[in-house]
Amino acid sequence: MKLIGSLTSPYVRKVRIVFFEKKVDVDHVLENVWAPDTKITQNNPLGKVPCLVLDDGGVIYDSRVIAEYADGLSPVSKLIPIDTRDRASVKTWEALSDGIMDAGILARLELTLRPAEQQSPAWVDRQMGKIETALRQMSEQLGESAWCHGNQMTLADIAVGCAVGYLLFRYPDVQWQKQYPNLDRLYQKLMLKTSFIETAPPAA
Ligand code: GSF
Repeated sequence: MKLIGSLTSPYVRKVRIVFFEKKVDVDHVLENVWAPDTKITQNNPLGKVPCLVLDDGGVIYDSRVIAEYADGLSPVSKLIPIDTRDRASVKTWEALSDGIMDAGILARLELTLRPAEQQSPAWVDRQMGKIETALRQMSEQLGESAWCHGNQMTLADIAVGCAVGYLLFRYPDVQWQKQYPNLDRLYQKLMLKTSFIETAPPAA
């Protein structure tokens, strides 16, 4: 099984952490999807990573599908609950976290890939506004709890950790740690885990 990805993508990081926590081995194959000679569409017609290529030749994307697949591969550390309501809560935390990544990446693409005269500050503000409201929601929902859902780490915590970690990596000016100490407490706890340490993005 090989996971096509990059070291900077927060979605790739999320699924690498899931594989790590599940103790399932997967080969990580680096791919720069922005390079003109990228071969990513041979596996994912959408041209995106993460993309998981199975030993039988089957292909699985996107990160939410890969995370769910990985969680089912071993009984070790269940990361997505079985109960429908609990499952939906954890997946909603994941959607909220992915939404922060989506908004951050859209704003960054606007600012890095488009010529300055074509950039839309209103579009960037719209995306940054989503990040602000999502962080507020995360902090309110987490409250004083040790974990996002239930009394152990789930995919919800992994996704949140990757989203705020991405902000530290790409948007160090977003002051979420001061504004939301409870999110920072969760992040610091996650950052003690080998899975988070080993998947930290390279220095920006
Ligand atoms: C998003 C993947 C994605 O946008 C998922 O897997 O959860 N909903 C998908 N990946 C980016 C890499 S990154 O910026 O994290 C990607 O591959 N972008 C290439 C493109 O052409 O959009």
